Amino acid sequence: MLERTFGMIKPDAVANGYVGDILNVIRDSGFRIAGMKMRRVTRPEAEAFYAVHKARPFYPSLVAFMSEGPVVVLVLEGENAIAKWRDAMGATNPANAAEGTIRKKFAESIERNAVHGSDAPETAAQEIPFFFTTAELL
Ligand code: 3AN
Repeated sequence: MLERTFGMIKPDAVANGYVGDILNVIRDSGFRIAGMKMRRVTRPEAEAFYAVHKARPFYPSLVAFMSEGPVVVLVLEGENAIAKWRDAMGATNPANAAEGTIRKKFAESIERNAVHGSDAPETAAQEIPFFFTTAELL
């Protein structure tokens, strides 16, 4: 099924210069880029985006991290794009991420883990309009 997912290159990976490397993985995985912008995530946006994790001990630190510097937000299109992008990212904790995955190669830690990807169609349906207007999807 042709799907769209929301992806993000997080502040650690942008600061470490990995934008091009991650875009290469996106190309090699066969995605079509339907949307892409570099921007900052404000603290209130980070709080809202990760509201599901509000009760977790790492929430304040996660919000600070996500708003510390520029990110690249993406809408990736392809067959089974949601699962395919999660596979390309690898496990949340880079220590557990499979060889060849983005997080294995580029993540610093479980928190500073280089990329985000929607985990389900309902999440993608919320996350895409959180960052993109219809006119920005090409
Ligand atoms: P994923 O990004 O793989 O979907 P989630 O949704 O469980 O993982 O977590 C969202 C984000 O919260 C992660 N990408 C990571 O930055 C951060 N995070 C998750 N678990 C931890 C943890 N135990 N300690 C610190 N940060 C965490």
